[in-house]
Amino acid sequence: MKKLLLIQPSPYDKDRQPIKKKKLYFVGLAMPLLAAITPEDWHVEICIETIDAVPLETDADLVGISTMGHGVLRSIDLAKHYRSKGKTVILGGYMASIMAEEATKYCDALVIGDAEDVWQDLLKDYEKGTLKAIYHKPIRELSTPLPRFDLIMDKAIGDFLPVQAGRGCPNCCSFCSVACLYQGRYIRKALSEVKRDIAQVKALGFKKFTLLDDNIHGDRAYLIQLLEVIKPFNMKWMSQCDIKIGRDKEVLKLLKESGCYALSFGLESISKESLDHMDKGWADPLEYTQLINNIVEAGIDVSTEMVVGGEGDTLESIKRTKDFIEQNKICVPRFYILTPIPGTAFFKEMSAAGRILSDDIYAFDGCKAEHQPKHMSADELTTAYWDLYRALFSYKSIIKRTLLRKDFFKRPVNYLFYTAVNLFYRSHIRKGITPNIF
Ligand code: B12
Repeated sequence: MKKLLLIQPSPYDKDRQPIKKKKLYFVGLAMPLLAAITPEDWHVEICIETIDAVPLETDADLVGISTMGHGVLRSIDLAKHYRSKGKTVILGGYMASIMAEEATKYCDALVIGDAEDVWQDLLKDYEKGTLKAIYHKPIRELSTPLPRFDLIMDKAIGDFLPVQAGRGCPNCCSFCSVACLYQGRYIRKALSEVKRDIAQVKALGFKKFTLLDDNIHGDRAYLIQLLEVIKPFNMKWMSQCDIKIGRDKEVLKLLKESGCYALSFGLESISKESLDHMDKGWADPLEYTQLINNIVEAGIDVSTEMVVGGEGDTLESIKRTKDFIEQNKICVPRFYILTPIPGTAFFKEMSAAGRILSDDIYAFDGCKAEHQPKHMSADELTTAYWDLYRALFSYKSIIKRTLLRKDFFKRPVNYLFYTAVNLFYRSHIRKGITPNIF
């Protein structure tokens, strides 16, 4: 039987060792889905490097390697390794897709973006010996078979599995890789398929799932129907979306009733000038507090993703971001330095302005300034970023945000859990590692 090895590599740490974890709480869907669209005459093996040893010696005919952000460096090293062993290597995933020209140097074939409509042709071409360098066919409709979770069930994963109702996002923020691939398209799955997928997660014994969509608020009417589908499962779930959902008390109520307990929001910045410049002018920092209050009052926990180093950011505004997070009692705040990811509109703009400071794109990991900020030096930005993280992950700030809150007794278990998450993040920050949701 033909054999396919699918690898989700782990990014390197500072010593160029792949980051390893005892458990990966947040698993992706790409590998189980690729396995599901692979014809049955292939034997498929999935390796998630964060929790599995990579089989450097393998009898697989074909090796498929995914790429995510700066983790692409590890993907490339693995691709080189397998090619040196005479294996045929396919690259795919976000990062390789948006730096396609560079990525093709390291593989036998590259899949740009969605794999659903090209994967089986690619496998046939491989068998015929007519593999093309690039396969690119963006999906118009999203329809997928059941993901092959059976291939990851014996791995050290968390207590939830991923489900996806839609891909892409109607917003086109200039720094965003999703905007780069989907260009404002938001493609929804038939509700019957989402229902089938959630049913599988439940049947596998999970009480929770995560909805991987980039912005579940991308289509309000669809979201309301989706919540009707989710509610009868009586499961807990979390997701991410734009903060404007906080204006919609009716939807917030339906979300809560359907089992949604936490949402993550890309707030990006407290500077309106920075947001406008990121093509995110629809967001208004002056409205953030009210929207966050509405969401929390609806019984949904709020975590945030923000970037520092936008065009309106100053050293002062970065410091004030700490006050913003504390005043709004954000349980789990995460930050990155605004980074010109190759392929994004922000990269093109910074490049044209001669403001990109390094051409080592593989080092662009979001925790070191790679562009010349407008109101400070790059080093000052990097220092301000780490100072912000250290200040917010002091014991005092953690306690203020997670335990000393009016609504603590409404959801004590959740808040105690977030205290533990904060302490875990704190241990990373003290070692100079940006916390992520691994
Ligand atoms: C779940 C998730 C995670 C999880 C799980 C990751 C994992 N190991 O699987 C965790 C939390 C661990 C994580 C970590 C990171 N992530 Co992440 N993650 C996601 C998220 C939300 C969903 C991924 C997913 O499963 N999507 C559903 C599947 C079906 O879609 P897909 O992954 O795009 O896969 C399709 C195609 O791309 C393609 N494909 C994918 N891989 C391959 C491989 C081959 C061989 C082929 C042929 C095709 C193919 O086929 C799939 C079906 O069409 C995405 C956002 C998103 N929209 O996808 C971000 C996202 C992919 N992550 C991102 C980033 C930056 C990271 C981190 C670098 C963050 C950090 N600073 O640490 C790390 C890197 C981790 C790593 N292993 O390298 C960025 C990538 C941007 C970029 N330019 O590459 C995204 C797009 C988020 C964003 N909005 O910017 N992530």
